[in-house]
Amino acid sequence: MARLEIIVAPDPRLKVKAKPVAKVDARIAGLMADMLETMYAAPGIGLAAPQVGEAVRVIVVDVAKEGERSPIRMANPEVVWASPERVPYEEGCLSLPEQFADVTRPKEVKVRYLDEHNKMQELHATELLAVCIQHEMDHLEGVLFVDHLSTLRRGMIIKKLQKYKKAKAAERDEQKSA
Ligand code: K1U
Ligand code: ZN
Repeated sequence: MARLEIIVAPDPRLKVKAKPVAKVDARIAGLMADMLETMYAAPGIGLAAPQVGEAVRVIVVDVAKEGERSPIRMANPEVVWASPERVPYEEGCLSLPEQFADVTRPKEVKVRYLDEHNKMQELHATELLAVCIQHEMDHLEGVLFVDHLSTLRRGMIIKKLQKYKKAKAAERDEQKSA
């Protein structure tokens, strides 16, 4: 297993529509394992393959309480039912460090996907799991949570992230020359 680098916005790799996987083979199962390791280390409750530079339709999520683990690995996830009731939730994103905003989405979703053994599964997700799966599935379409906000709010967050990336790059340059 390996820890992968998480891409920070703005970055064109986060705006690409990811391709379906033909089959969950050893390479895709390995990617799922690396993504889980990366997600736990971050720490986060979800991660999508485009966030680690892989434009394939793979996501991992784990919303278990602290000290417990309940990983879910999904390839080619599809929402087959969404509740008409929609609820707001304050979302974060590992690709948008230190940024949070309310996003309104269906309260519950039924998702069909291939698991790590290439078996078709269906999951009825509620509460935080439903929020997280929908957020991760957005990444597969090149959509970030800020794309659900007003142009003004999105612009403010992107500006902050440009500053954040500049500061991080300067830190790295300083460490290199020390
Ligand atoms: O970057 C991502 O897609 C992961 C993101 C998932 C998410 C969080 C909240 C609402 C919707 C989707 C995160 O994991 S951000 C970090 C986070 O939420 C968290 C970190 C540590 C403990 C608990 C939560
Ligand atoms: Zn995200």
